[in-house]
Amino acid sequence: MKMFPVCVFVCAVMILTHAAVLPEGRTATNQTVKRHLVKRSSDCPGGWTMLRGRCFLYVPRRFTWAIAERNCLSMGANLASVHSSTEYHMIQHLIVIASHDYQETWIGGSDAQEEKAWFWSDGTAFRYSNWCRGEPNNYRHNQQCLQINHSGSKCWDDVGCQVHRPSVCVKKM
Ligand SMILES: [Ca+2]
Ligand SMILES: [Ca+2]
Repeated sequence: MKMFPVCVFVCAVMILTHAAVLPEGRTATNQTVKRHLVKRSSDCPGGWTMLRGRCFLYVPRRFTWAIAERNCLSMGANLASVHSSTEYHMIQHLIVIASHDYQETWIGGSDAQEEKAWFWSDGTAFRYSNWCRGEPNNYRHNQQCLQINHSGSKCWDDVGCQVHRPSVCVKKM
């Protein structure tokens, strides 16, 4: 008989819960869908843009490659990795919207550890590339960092890491 008060309490809660939910079933479902949509569109922090499930930020302030990477890290991000021409064009679009120009801009590619061994600073595989003709040329044996929007073709170039450039950060949702 000790269970009786517990059952009364649990049953009362269940009845009350049903009473609250069932008459508004349709509305509750609609609200759930709305909440879901709102959440999806705000998965990136304010000012960041979602492209194919990752959040990107154009940073107009000019830094060396290493300081640009550290700036991204301070926001829980890395300099951007790029994995397809579609992604590259979306990033270029992001830069044009923000700066009204095709700025030469840092992304996360580097061959600083070993010449011609290119890595993305976010640890993803370096498969896609969009090098300009004749690049990467490691000019004067001193070009280890990847800038985009180079030359008339707005393609990729290796350049000295001490150059100051705007940058694009990326982070997963
Ligand atoms: Ca190099
Ligand atoms: Ca070069």
